[in-house]
Amino acid sequence: MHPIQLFDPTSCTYTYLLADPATRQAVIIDPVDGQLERDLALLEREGLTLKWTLETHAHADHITSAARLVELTGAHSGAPAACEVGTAAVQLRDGDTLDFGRERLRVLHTPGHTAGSVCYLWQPRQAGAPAQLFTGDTLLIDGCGRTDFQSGDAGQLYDSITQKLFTLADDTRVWPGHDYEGRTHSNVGHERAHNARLAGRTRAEFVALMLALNLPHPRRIDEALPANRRSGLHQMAGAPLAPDEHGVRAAVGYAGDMSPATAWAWVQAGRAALVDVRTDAEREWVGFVPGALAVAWKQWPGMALNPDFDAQMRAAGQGGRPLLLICRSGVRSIAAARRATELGLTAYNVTEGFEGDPDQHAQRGHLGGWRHAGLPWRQN
Ligand SMILES: N[C@@H](CCC(=O)N[C@@H](CS)C(=O)NCC(=O)O)C(=O)O
Ligand SMILES: [Fe+2]
Repeated sequence: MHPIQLFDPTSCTYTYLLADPATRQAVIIDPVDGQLERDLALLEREGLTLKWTLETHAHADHITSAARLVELTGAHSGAPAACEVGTAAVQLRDGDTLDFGRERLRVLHTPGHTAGSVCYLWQPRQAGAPAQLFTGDTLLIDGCGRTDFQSGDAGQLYDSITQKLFTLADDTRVWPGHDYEGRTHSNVGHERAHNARLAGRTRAEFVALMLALNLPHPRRIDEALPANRRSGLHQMAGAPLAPDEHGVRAAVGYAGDMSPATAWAWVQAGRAALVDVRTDAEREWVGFVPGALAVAWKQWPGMALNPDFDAQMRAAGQGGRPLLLICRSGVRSIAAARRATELGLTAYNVTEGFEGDPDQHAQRGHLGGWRHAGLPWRQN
């Protein structure tokens, strides 16, 4: 009953995948954006349905893939209530529990590294299995998270670690959010006795030590914090790049991004085919785009799979016809456009999709998406 530990070498971040063997429901903790494909492939290979994507705090050193995991797997996102991640579906508080299959995680609010930081405690159902503690940057192996930015507070960190974590059983396994020296895990008994920053130190001594650390700021903090407060939707944050004379904005991995209005103009002019990559159920529930080809994105575990995605896309893009991909909010269509590009097709992403990204609406003060842009659509 072990979590799967995954490593991002760029930021030295550990991501954890926990699964209930009986139901194959799973939880991911602190996923990293650059590792999205790896994590999706792992879910698929293990036959897991992602139930939750959870954050231990709003990270300063890397960007989460939570929003994309939600879009691609149907998982729910959870973030600590005090971390100001407005896009998370569930705002987590001390003592909250999260179920995945027959297993359960408990949220421990452990302020200090940031005011909102939490740890997740998993007591597996399997008889005799030790508790598993996912400490984020609260407690690291032979160390702890820094407290010099982002509402950090060394005194609070001392209290969180000594009163909430070091009171757990000695054999509670400690799974940190980072390790910069290649160590993988520890346990509570060992850290209580030997942790270089905490063992044998009073609160005042610990606070003095933390104040004197003088670490350089994480390189990506200015980019990472705002992105993580939106579950990683950084590509859409701020002012988008200006479109070229055809209404196309440059993108990485596919032909480009365009607004719903531009997509409609291209379709009217016979320049391209519109491909709706949502599922039938989503279309029936929310609405159809007349004339769009329906090719559901080959979604990942937990949602309808379309094993014919590649073949259907090839047929749609026959003869080099450009394809304009639309989904619900403009995230899944990016993954689909990347795949279509790999197949040798010319694929564009329709930004904000059929319904739009609610956070974009708030930023720009108007409703986005096909449905709100005055373009033709019908109920069914
Ligand atoms: N060098 C890293 C920054 C590493 C860092 O500051 N890590 C934070 C966690 S987000 C920390 O608390 N480190 C504890 C320590 O170095 O003692 C970067 O530029 O991203
Ligand atoms: Fe951190």
